[in-house]
Amino acid sequence: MNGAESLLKTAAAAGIGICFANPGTTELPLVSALDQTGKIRPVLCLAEGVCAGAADGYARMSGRPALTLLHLGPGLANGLAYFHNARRAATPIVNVVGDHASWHLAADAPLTSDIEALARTMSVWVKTSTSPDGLASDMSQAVYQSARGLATIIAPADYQSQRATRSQPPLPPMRMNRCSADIVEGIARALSAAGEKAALLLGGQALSARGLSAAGKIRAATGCGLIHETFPARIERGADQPAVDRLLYVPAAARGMLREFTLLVLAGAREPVTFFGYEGQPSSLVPPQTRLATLAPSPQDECFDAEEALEMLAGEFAGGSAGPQQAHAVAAGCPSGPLTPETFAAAVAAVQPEGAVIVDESVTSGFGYNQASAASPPHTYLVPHLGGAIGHGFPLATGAAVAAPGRPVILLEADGSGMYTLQSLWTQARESLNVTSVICANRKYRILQFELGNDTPSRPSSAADTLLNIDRPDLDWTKIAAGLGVPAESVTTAERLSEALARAVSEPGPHLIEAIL
Ligand SMILES: Cc1ncc(C[n+]2csc(CCOP(=O)(O)OP(=O)(O)O)c2C)c(N)n1
Repeated sequence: MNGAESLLKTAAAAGIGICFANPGTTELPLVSALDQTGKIRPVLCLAEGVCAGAADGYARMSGRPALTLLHLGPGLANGLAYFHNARRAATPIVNVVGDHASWHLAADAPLTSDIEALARTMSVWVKTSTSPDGLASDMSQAVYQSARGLATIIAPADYQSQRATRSQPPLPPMRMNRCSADIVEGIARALSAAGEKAALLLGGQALSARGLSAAGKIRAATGCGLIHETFPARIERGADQPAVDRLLYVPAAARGMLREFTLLVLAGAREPVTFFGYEGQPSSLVPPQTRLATLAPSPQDECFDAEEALEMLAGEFAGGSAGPQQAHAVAAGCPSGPLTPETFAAAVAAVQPEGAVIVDESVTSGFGYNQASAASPPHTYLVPHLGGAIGHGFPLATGAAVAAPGRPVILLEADGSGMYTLQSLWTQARESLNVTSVICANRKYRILQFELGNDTPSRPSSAADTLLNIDRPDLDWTKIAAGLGVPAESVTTAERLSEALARAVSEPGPHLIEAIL
């Protein structure tokens, strides 16, 4: 057994079953070792951003870390934008980056760089292995550390090839911190006193079916509001889940929502702040008169059992009179007419089947989707760009489909964002993944036009016209998809979108629908 085999055996023993890879010369011993160990499925991604985003999607759906295998500093650098989003989602990922043979580093050969420095920007834990046996012990430590986010092992090529004596058994899982009974009792009293003037702000694991069920009980007992983070990593939604309002993205609108409350209880969420700094406005979205209380911190800050904390809080009200659950809006039927952001959202919400996994990187075209789909059949909803790095949608949907092969994955993808990681379509075709990508082709960077305060057509040839429109030439999504092995069609009306989406999700394998808005 060599170092590469001992690393992979250790990973497999710890429950890792998949590796999203883009290897080079320094990772070839690991490539061969994948065959020797035979327990980890290799998936080729044609760009490292796809590896990073797919690993994120896989772990969000399976709850288990995936491996990424990347080529030295440049390969890692290509993946960092989506590791950044994964870090904001606190997703468990074990990232293996090959490096030159340890004795070759002094030569400063062309591919040499400070891989540790690059890795540290997005990782909760980084280690350069120092011996063949070190690869296995570093892997067991990396799996353990990945409970907090991205754990990176830098694997020198010589140690991968040299003889190793052993693989390592898995370490016990990281212990989660737990909420104290005193804090729960204090928050329960404050919620009872504030009634409808209180709200829970939910994020992380608080948005699981278990967390939401407890939150629903707390609302029924106290009348408090339920709000979730603007960009949830994963939330269970639809007709059988408690209705939870989304904290709106636009600062004035978010402040308007929170102004109603004198008490905001954080459960798996941080104090909300504006996405950008606006001169003369505070960073916090919480009005000065609103008191904050933390039931469970965000997973970005602590490995904490938010589900248990919510259940403990719900238990404080057990036996009290449970008021009526807040009703969902009634599901609307299929819309008709030209595609607009409104008819687009309504068409998707009307057609999406029970059990769908919705990956939403629709940016401005999907602003209405959340409300339109509140009463759709039960579904899982993932926002890719928790850290604001766009282009994560295609890879996230790819990884989600690998993790949940029996569920239809529907990706709502804005055209500008989609152009960053098109290579994902090829992986979807090669792996026959059930992903339907609906492209919101508005041929603009529309959100940036909003931010510029200028949603009307800009002066021809101005910098705003040049940099915030993505026409001239128009992207031809059907040809792009066909070239990457994915069948595609283009639609301009809500009726055609509904038909095309219904057909695509009922057929196996990937599809793409260009929705021209
Ligand atoms: C990695 C990365 N690069 C650039 C940006 C800046 N940016 C934010 S939104 C945006 C354009 C989004 O356009 P599109 O995806 O077409 O959605 P639309 O606004 O048209 O709905 C850009 C370029 C970013 N957020 N992340």
